[in-house]
Amino acid sequence: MIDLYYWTTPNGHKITIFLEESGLPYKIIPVNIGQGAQFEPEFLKISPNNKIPAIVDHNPSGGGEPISLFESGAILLYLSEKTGQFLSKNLHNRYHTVQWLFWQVAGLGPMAGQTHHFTQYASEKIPYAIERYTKETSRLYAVLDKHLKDRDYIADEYSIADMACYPWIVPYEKQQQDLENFPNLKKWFKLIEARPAVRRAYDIAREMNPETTLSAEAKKILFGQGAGIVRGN
Ligand SMILES: N[C@@H](CCC(=O)N[C@@H](CS)C(=O)NCC(=O)O)C(=O)O
Repeated sequence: MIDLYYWTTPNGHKITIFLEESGLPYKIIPVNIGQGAQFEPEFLKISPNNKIPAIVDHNPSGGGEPISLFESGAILLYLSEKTGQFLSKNLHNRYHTVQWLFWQVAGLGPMAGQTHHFTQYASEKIPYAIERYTKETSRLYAVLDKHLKDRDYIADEYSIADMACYPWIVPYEKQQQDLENFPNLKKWFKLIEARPAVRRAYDIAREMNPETTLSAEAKKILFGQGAGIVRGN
């Protein structure tokens, strides 16, 4: 059994998508990051960066002690190695997937996240920040759109790269993007959206947390964290 420490955000959806696709047994442990549950000492032992997602696998392959992991990219790699699914055994195809996985965790996620922050949440509207992140997000959309010309999936087959990217395209309107400007990306988006496991992952999220906006209390908890929150002073 896998314990999934989860909240209803793009980085969380990546892992529910994988688990729903693979059929691995798992249990969700909700970590309501809008209420500060990410700072609970028990969670910090698993995820010292105070962020979801994280997992504990109580039955690692080959036996031994339970293994705990944070960072969505590391978790996707681990789960694909465990199940032998969604990451090719062929060297070229495998690294084709891995490079796009890293592209998402290091580029699309952080940049689209900043766009979201400065357009939706920042208490002050800062035109320079809005323009910088919106443009960079549109550049990244164009990179993926170009890559998806003449191919159905990001790698040769449906893989953890698609699972990582899809949840970050779902909020495209909040990221100030229009999918009509990215036709290959739009086609891919519809293909992934139609997958029953992807639909189940989003149903789970809606059931757990129907809220689509952040309360003032949640914004206070999530934004403006500094070293003090880590050091407890
Ligand atoms: N690089 C991390 C990012 C994880 C992340 O940003 N998680 C957010 C939700 S999407 C979170 O838990 N935020 C809580 C906080 O910052 O206190 C990953 O890919 O797992």
